Amino acid sequence: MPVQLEIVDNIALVTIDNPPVNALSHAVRLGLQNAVREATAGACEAIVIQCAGRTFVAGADIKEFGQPPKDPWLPGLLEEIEAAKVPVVAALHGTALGGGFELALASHYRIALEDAQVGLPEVKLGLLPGAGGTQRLPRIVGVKAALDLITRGTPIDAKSAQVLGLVDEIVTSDLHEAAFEYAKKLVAAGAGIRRSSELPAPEADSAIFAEYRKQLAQRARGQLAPQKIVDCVEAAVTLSFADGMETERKAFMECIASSQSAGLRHMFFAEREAGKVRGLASDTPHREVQKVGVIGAGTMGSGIAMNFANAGMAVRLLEVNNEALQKGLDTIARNYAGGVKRGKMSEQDANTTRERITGTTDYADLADADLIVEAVYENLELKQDIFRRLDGIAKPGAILATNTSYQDVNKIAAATGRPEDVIGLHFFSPAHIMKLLEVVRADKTADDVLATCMALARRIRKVPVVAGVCYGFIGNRMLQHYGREAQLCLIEGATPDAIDTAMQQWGMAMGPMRVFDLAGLDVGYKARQGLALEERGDPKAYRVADALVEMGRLGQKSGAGFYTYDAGSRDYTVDPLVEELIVKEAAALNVERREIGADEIVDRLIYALINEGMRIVEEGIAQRPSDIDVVYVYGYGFPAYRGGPMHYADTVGLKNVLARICEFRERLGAENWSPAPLLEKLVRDDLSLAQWSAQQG
Ligand code: T1G
Repeated sequence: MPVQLEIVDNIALVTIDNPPVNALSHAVRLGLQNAVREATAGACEAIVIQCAGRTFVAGADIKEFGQPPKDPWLPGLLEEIEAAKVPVVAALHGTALGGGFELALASHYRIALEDAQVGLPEVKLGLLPGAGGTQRLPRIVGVKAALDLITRGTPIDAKSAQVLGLVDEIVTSDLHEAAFEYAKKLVAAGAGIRRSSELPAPEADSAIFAEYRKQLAQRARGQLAPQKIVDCVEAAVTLSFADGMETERKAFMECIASSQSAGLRHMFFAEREAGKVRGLASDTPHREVQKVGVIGAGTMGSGIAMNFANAGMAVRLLEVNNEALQKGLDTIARNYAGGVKRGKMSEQDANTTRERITGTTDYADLADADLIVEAVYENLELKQDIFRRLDGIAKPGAILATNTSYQDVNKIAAATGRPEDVIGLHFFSPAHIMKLLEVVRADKTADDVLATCMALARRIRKVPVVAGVCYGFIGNRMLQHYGREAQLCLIEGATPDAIDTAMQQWGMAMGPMRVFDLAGLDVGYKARQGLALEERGDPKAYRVADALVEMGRLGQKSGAGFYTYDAGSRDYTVDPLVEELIVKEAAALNVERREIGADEIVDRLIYALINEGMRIVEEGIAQRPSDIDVVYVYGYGFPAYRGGPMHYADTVGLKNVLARICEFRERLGAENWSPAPLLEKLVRDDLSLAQWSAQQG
């Protein structure tokens, strides 16, 4: 039974025990209702609601969403608990979140362990607190604090909660014992029932809601739930509690039925699923990693070094000479100073963390490293030389990782006598900020090396996704097709700004032309110079970018690329000269330009991602479609509320995706638009990607 009732000295102890996070499943709600009814039917003088395990209730059971709701519904259950005639005390530890914190708010008093956290993170699932949180919270903390807490969804610690009046008592240990004593003290003091729903409606100038809606239109562009949260908090001010609850219920039902919530809930589980590696025993031993070597102190190497230092590990940063090394160490110092300036960490923490990174130009200093990450520029021969050298220096059992973006990790591993110790750890720039880590499993990578790196990813607060070896692994391989379509739309008739605006309004964090400028147009240019003409592919897909490079317009770093940039700023300006250049290059390639609408731009770029993603799944480069969604949301600014490219394909319907790709094939040619066989198969079998993926086990 997930809920137990015990009466001790006339205090009813209601204990929820539903691992792993005491989610409010139907069985828990039923058990809670029965326990509270039994307690209040008897002679108990107070009720304590507490949880076993590592945390107080962390929310409604997300796994139940989408199923027909079963009584007791949470809002009604919480109203019943709040209506109890004896004091109800909630004992909070771990993370009391969502419906769990709403349960605490419906209780009359709250006692917490000092390291407990409380919050209403529903907005991160495209939802809003649907069990009275939008009505009770503003009554306790006021409108502004409630809007901040609910629209951001970020938990706060017990001390901050106490300052806001959300927690009454804080203890350092023995929470259940303390809650029992606290309940007895309340009874002895004749403390009354304290119902937040009976507090007066909070007051607020209506202007705050308009201001918030305007802010959210920027901060949460295109998202439904944040706007609905403002409506509900406004209802807490303007309506009775009962009417406010009705407003909340309607808004909640709208959110939970939205594709945005489906996308965000998909991402919640996809991120956790990505950490599970098929065929890898869960008890695979991990190698000890305390000392890390990083080779290359450029932008990537410096960021990578910071990740490990931030996680408390000693880092040796190696460069070929002191000048390059010092440049890297200066970058790291600047990054930490920036973190202090933004209030992310204290000056002392920044210094302590930074001092974990020591520089060297001597490979011998890497001999005791448990993990060595190579992060030099993209040249296979250079990487192979480095690994050959490491083979003679690194201690037995050291993990040898390459940060390559697309080189063949098998060829790098083959340069050593220990290919089983070699793996790809592909960080994304800026490496100390981007959450995604592609963990590239080469043919001979040992299971314990893979298991160690998956756990290490979480230790350095990254989201790991396993990728097989191919050119560009998962993300960059798909990005090539996305970039190709962007460039073709450009030469065929669209402007850089039209393309970026279409993609940003659709939800991408940054349009492709701005991304190209940020990454540097010279990167692709140099790669192409190394290829024979016939190897470079369709010139329509790169001539404009190359012409810009030949004019010295390398992107942001040179102050101009597809756009012009004020020195040291990311603000961009449309440059008519670029449009003239595009027209000239189109004429030189005999391309007749035409009007290309936003819908075509979005479908060509996104369906190009989907089609290549299908091939990546088919080839086993990605373990499952949802892994690709994690790559794109965490590594490429794909809107989480659309659930990633593969979930989006299911949202649109694979039949519709295939039909649109076939239309592009007719109009734009089979070379770029041959449907992936898996896509055709799933449409034939009338299966969604999610259904097919579930069948794969
Ligand atoms: N429902 C179902 N399963 C959940 C869950 C939940 N709410 N939260 C976590 N899990 C599973 C998770 O899938 C994983 O499963 C395991 O628990 C450990 O999670 C009415 C409508 C609590 C901070 O949004 O933020 O209440 O992979 O790996 O890193 O207004 O889980 O092991 O099979 O994340 O220690 C609101 C979501 C819900 C909180 C713990 N609540 N959870 O983090 O472990 S909506 C949330 C978290 C709601 C009400 C509304 C985190 C955590 P598996 P984990 P963790």
